[in-house]
Amino acid sequence: SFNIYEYNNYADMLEFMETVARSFPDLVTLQYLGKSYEGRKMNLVKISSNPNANNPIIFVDAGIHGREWVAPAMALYLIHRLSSEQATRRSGGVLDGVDWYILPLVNPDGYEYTRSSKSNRMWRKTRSKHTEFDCYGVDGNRNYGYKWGVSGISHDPCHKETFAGPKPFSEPETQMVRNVMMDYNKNIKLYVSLHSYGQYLVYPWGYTGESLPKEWKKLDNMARAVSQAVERAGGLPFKVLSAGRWYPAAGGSDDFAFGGAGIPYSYTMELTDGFEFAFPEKRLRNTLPTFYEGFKSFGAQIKREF
Ligand code: 0X9
Ligand code: ZN
Repeated sequence: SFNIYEYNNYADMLEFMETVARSFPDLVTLQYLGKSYEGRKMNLVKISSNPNANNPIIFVDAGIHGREWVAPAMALYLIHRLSSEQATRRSGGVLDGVDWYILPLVNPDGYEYTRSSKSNRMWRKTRSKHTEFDCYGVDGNRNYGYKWGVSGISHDPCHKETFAGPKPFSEPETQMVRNVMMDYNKNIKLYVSLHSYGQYLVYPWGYTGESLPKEWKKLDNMARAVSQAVERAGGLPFKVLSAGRWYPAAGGSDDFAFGGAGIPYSYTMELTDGFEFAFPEKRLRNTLPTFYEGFKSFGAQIKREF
């Protein structure tokens, strides 16, 4: 059964989302987006204190990489805190004037696969099959259609890490994220994609380290304020730089959000440092609240600017 400070299975996550929507009906609604390759239901969680206000939207997704378990755990924790604090009016305004759209697990097939046995624990990709070979999966974060394929990718379907897919948006999971970005791109002002690990907060471009968007200073400043908020809460600071200066890799969701959908602030957040993909479950209770302070900072900054 579901515990917010544990690594839950996908069925329990879905049940949690439904419970939250039922508990706070005028605050939280679910939008059904479609099904993953293996047929798992995908729901977007929308949290808004005033759905008619045409507020700026913050769109957060997590778990495009199966083995990065702390990412969906954080997305669910964010849903938990935002909904309960607004309901009891202790939010300090995080929800007044900003709507949050959260997709807590982009790649449920890959995630469930990593839970199925110890030998599958390091699976990263989706679980689709595109060739007659016995090779599964696409790296969802190489599959987005902005500068697709130009760096940091493999065209070999059997490559376990960075196969970009037979074409951009070949995966139902990345199509659903794209559709959310395009359907609401007038209102989405900030996109954050949760990954692990390394405690990085990176912004476009990801496809190259040779150039930066002309707005890079604003992207950089917002990220530094978020990092400071996390540090003040007792967490580790984030390393802030462009994704491509960390290492170039094309077809990421952050580049598509920024360059393809025109979302003005876009980040990939690599949670935790020191345990690689095996961040201990026992540490979630102390660590997730520090990241939440970073999201409160994101919310306050978006509210101030838009
Ligand atoms: O390589 C990735 O997809 C991300 N790191 S991870 O270790 N979680 O796989 C970083 C992506 C940064 N953004 C782009 N390169 N566009
Ligand atoms: Zn990742």
